[in-house]
Amino acid sequence: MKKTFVLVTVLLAAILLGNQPKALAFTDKDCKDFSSKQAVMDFWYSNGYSASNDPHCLDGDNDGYPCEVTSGDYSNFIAASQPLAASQQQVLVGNK
Ligand SMILES: [Ca+2]
Ligand SMILES: [Ca+2]
Repeated sequence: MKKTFVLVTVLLAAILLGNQPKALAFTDKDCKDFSSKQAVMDFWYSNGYSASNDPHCLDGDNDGYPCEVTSGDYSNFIAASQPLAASQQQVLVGNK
């Protein structure tokens, strides 16, 4: 009985602690925080941001691309990211 209570308390604490930093950890990013277009595209892409999902307000003109990134820059970035993912899959298949 006591063990169960401790477990529930620990779980509750973990849930509370786990949720709080998430809200506090949000630090607004600006274009000047990124050293390169590559860095901002990495950040934008890995977080799944878009014109309608732009919590950092990086896409001032709302065209779906952050900062000074153009549609050409972004498609180059995506093209460069895809073969990497494909080759990583090949490695996984090859190891089987
Ligand atoms: Ca911002
Ligand atoms: Ca834009």
